[in-house]
Amino acid sequence: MGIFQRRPSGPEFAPQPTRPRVPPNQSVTTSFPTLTVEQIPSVDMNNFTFRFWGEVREPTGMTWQQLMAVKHTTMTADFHCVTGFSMLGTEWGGALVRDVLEAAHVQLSTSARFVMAHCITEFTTNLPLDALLADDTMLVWEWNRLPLTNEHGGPLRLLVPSLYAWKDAKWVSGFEFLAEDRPGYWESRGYHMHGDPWKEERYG
Ligand SMILES: Nc1nc2c(c(=O)[nH]1)N[C@H]1C(S)=C(S)[C@@H](COP(=O)(O)O)O[C@H]1N2
Ligand SMILES: [Mo]
Repeated sequence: MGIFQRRPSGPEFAPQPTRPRVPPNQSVTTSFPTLTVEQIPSVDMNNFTFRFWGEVREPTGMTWQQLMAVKHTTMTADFHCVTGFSMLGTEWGGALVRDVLEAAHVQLSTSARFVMAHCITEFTTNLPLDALLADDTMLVWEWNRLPLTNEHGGPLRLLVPSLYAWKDAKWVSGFEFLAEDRPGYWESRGYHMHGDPWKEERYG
């Protein structure tokens, strides 16, 4: 067979519509900058409770030990900051948010449509419930197989690869389920309520 072998034709070889890996107007960096508006908090894991409240049957919580017992998941994901840099192919470890909700026996009210992620600090960010329950949305405590450092949100941060990285609340401490969307820290300062990098939903 020669090297000029013809490409087979047929539907399975038709070019697939793909989107570029890097969203519009982002440039790729290999460093991991930190973007933090507040003082980096110190977190005592022995007194840590991750809380669930708002549009739920009953507010509940999970200790750090209970959280560590949730099925472990690792995922390679890209990270897109609204200020224009993207970091590709980082490996995160933690648990899928939906596995956490199941383990905590959180029963969402039928009115729950959005969620506000709260932090140990004053930072907050809102997202649609669908995004929180997506296949790739995690609570993470490992970055490239090492414990997530304090400056990057350790011990625990939210990771929502489908949205701009300001939705990845660092030092995250709970989810408040909402019937109506409400702006979080950056969203009330002009950032978009949703924040899809593929649609360039940067500012509202
Ligand atoms: N608590 C908290 N979480 C936060 C932020 C913040 O200032 N405080 N900044 C957000 C923004 S704008 C980005 S781009 C990412 C940056 O994460 P990094 O500092 O680990 O790179 O965290 C997000 N989560
Ligand atoms: Mo950001």
